[in-house]
Amino acid sequence: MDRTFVMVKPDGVQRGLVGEIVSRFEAKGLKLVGAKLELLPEGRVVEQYREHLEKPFFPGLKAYIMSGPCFLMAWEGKGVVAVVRRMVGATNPAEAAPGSIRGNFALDIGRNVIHASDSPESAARELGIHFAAGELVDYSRIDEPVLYE
Ligand code: RTP
Ligand code: MG
Repeated sequence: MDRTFVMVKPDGVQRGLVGEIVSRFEAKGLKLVGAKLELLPEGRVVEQYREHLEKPFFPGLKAYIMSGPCFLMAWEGKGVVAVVRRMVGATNPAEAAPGSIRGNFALDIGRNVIHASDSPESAARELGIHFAAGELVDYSRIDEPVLYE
């Protein structure tokens, strides 16, 4: 089954949005297969955002992500990478659709509450950066037979 990497950023943790965000993915039918609260070391932030290393916003992005604990998650489900990106909304919360997480809970592109992998390849790479194999859990959930055709 497909998996993706999702992270509530420090502003989302500080604002008490972890439960709301977890609830949305659970209610959608996705399965939580890994989770932890962590202060990210610089090396993993750089790895996570390596495509942005040369961008002018990178120093501010790194300081933001390292400013407090993040809540890291692995979610599983059919087409989960694209489904979660749609639920998260556009990068700039001012343009994110109402109803999406960024659309409902954020205002500023530099404080946009949540990260989600943007492709299955990124998801595999990012899960590998942040989770050891033993931290991801294989199990059945009782609602699976009614969630899928
Ligand atoms: P993310 O990786 O955090 O899920 O966000 P994303 O895919 O929607 O956007 P991406 O282009 O990967 O940008 C990564 C994060 O960098 C910050 N950013 N700031 N000031 C700016 O112009 C700017 N552009 C991007 C945002 O926090 C964005 O989520
Ligand atoms: Mg991105």
